[in-house]
Amino acid sequence: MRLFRKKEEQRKGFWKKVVDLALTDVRVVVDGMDHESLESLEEKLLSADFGVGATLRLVDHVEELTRRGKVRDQKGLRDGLAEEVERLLGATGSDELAEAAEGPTVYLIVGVNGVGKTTSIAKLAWHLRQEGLTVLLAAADTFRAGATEQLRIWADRVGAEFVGGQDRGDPAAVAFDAIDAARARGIDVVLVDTAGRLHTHRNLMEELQKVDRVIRRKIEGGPHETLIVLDATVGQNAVSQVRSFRDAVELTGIVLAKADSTGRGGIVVALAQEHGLPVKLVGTGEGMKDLEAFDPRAFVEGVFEE
Ligand SMILES: Nc1nc2c(ncn2[C@@H]2O[C@H](COP(=O)(O)OP(=O)(O)O)[C@@H](O)[C@H]2O)c(=O)[nH]1
Ligand SMILES: [Mg+2]
Repeated sequence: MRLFRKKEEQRKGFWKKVVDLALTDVRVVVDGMDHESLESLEEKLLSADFGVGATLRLVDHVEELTRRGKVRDQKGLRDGLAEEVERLLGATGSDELAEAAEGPTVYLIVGVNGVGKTTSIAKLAWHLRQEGLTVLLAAADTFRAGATEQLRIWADRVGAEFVGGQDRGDPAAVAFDAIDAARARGIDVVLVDTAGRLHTHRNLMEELQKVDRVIRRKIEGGPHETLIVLDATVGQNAVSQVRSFRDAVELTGIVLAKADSTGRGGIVVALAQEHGLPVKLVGTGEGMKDLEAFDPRAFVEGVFEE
């Protein structure tokens, strides 16, 4: 499923602003990068949240290019970095959202507390509605007081159907009822909101696995996407959040929320290096419309083009 067709996708200006790399500060001597400038590049990449793994890989790449006489100026440096980042992002797979062959398409949305799960669901629902699809929001966050109500309000606002349960009720039962309701009403897409949890919450992680199992049993190929929502402002923490959720459920992609609130978008590259999972959607604000498809090309151009 390809959303946002009518919208201009991920302007490169956005990433230019977000990954504040200031590569111009990295001195490139006439005959290539010297030791000092490589170190300075390393620092810049780390401070823009590229993470240790991707940073070492990029610096190695630049060093190698330099040895082969291919980095002679700023442009050579930028092109060299762009090429390797594009390779890294390209290896993560498609940013398209999967669709069910038949019956409702079901997406399970996971992540720790406060990262932007519920808001991202509302935005996604709004965009799906814009495409003329019918949507049902399932409030399987029965853990946090008020979470069900928050999602119900969003459902009304975006024109989606809603299924909720009792506070402290069984979230798997909500998912079960939601799929039944979606089938009965001929709904196109079901978005399942879940409680924020940490890997230290063993019960909640087991509960999440139960929600996942119920969806698997009830619908062929479901959940068609299991998206982890990450807060772009938490830096390398996001990388470890993916790690802990991966142990519990089969993640298919990332929603990077709050990308507008950080100047350090290198996290996109860190995630690709460490997990090879595609960023599928990017949150760019608190409003309903503030969600975009992630476009690796625009990212690379925004970050590395002068
Ligand atoms: N600036 C900005 N704020 C966001 C974005 N997504 C979510 N938020 C805010 O983050 C806070 C937590 O969001 P919520 O959806 O309730 O998180 P949840 O606990 O994971 O469900 C709210 O104040 C949202 O408005 C985003 O893309 N940009
Ligand atoms: Mg929530």
